[in-house]
Amino acid sequence: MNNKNYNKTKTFPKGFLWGGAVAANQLEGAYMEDGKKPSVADVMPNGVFGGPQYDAEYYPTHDGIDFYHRYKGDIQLFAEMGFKVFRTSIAWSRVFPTGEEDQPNEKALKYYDDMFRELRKANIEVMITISHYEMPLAGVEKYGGWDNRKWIELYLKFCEVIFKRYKGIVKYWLTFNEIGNNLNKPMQWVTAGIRTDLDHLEQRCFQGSHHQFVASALATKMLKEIDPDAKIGSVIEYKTIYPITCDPQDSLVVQRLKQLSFLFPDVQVRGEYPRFIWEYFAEKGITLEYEEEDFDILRKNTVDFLSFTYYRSRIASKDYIESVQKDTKGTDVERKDNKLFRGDKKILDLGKTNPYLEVTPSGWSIDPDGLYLALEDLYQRYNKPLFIVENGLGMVDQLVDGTVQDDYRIDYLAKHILAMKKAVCNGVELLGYTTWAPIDLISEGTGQVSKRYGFIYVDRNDIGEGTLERYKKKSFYWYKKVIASNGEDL
Ligand code: BGP
Repeated sequence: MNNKNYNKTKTFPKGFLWGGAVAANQLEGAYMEDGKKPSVADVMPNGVFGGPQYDAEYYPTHDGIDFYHRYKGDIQLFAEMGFKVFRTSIAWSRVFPTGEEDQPNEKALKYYDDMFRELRKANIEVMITISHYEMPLAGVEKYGGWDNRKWIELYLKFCEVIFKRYKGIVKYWLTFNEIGNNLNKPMQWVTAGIRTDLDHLEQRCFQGSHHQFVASALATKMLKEIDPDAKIGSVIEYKTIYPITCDPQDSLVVQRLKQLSFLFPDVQVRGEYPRFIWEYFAEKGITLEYEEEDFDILRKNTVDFLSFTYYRSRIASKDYIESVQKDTKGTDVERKDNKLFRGDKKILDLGKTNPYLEVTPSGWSIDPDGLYLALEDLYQRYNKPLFIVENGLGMVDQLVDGTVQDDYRIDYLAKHILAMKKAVCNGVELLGYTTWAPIDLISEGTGQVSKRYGFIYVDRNDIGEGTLERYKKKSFYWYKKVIASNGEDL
């Protein structure tokens, strides 16, 4: 009998990586400073999200929470909580402002040198997402999005610069954030620079994903040559999916949705496209353009670990698929009768949600068991170490007497950590957990700061007012305790 994976201690392993995750475009601000040029996150073309997204006077990613100038103080706060790891991204449009320069922007690299030095001084490991919803806009205007193969070359040029510069400093690399979101309208713009108002969207999405797969595999190969001690993974968004009834037809729909979401880790972990996809492409009239060597590249350069983001689960049936639409950006979105409106136009029905689960004010289900199932399903399917690179609760917080009593956040996180513990005790290899986000920042989905996730409150409102001062919430002290006890004291 082989009891190798049996976890006798019933605790998180020694060296478990507790920390937090952010993305450059959602917190750095300074969007045109020191040579940076706009990225896709800094504009939303009309039509992509069904209309202008932000008040023209105030565009939140442009200022972020001014992390670019305040990172030293913020890193001190992360260190005070005892972080072992910090996940952020390197803004591509800082290092190669249009994507096409021959030489990288030295000022941008200086900023990352200094920021990483602060992290290392505080004994915090650096985890970098190479591309987190932030392609250089000028490049996208010239070449279109990732459906153009040109981006493989531009991406690898970026990778070579940062792999060489941060050899021995960045220990964990993630090639793309939530790579599978290319398929979710209207995420194509931020994930892959693909406009959703153009024809043949599905064809473009799969073509874009193929190029990202090849780019990711070639980046993996390059990293192994430049810094063999570093580890590399990619990020998928994972939502556990339940059939609404036990009608087999509902399970068939769920099965198809799962197959499509597993496509991404299948290619990146197993090194090949799952067979069903060729039939799916044929049914949909999708023709993938590729070069012969692509499949060999994918097979030979798989990721070291599989990381995923988890916030909620979803439900589906033969008549209904719970929406993953994110066309809810903007300060002009209002919630009435469990529906989201922009003016008189209904943009999202939050009505059909899982009746067994609590739902946040943004309509996201709260489902720690779904996280347990995710860990089990992914580990059983891939047998690779896992990393939860995002999980958290976005709420409107009230700052009273210099703090926030965010017991709801503590409750959410504690339940998810317990679910992780259950999976870990069951033998799932989990390397770490970075909550989204340790400090309030700009929400990707709403474009607002008022959907707050942090342990640290930032004095900023949705129209850009506030001192940007930082305040510790109740959850700040709680997470510190969690880390100090390696997940025992919840
Ligand atoms: C993930 C993204 C993050 C982040 C998070 C929370 O999908 O990787 O960038 O924003 O979701 O979502 P939101 O900001 O929409 O609340």
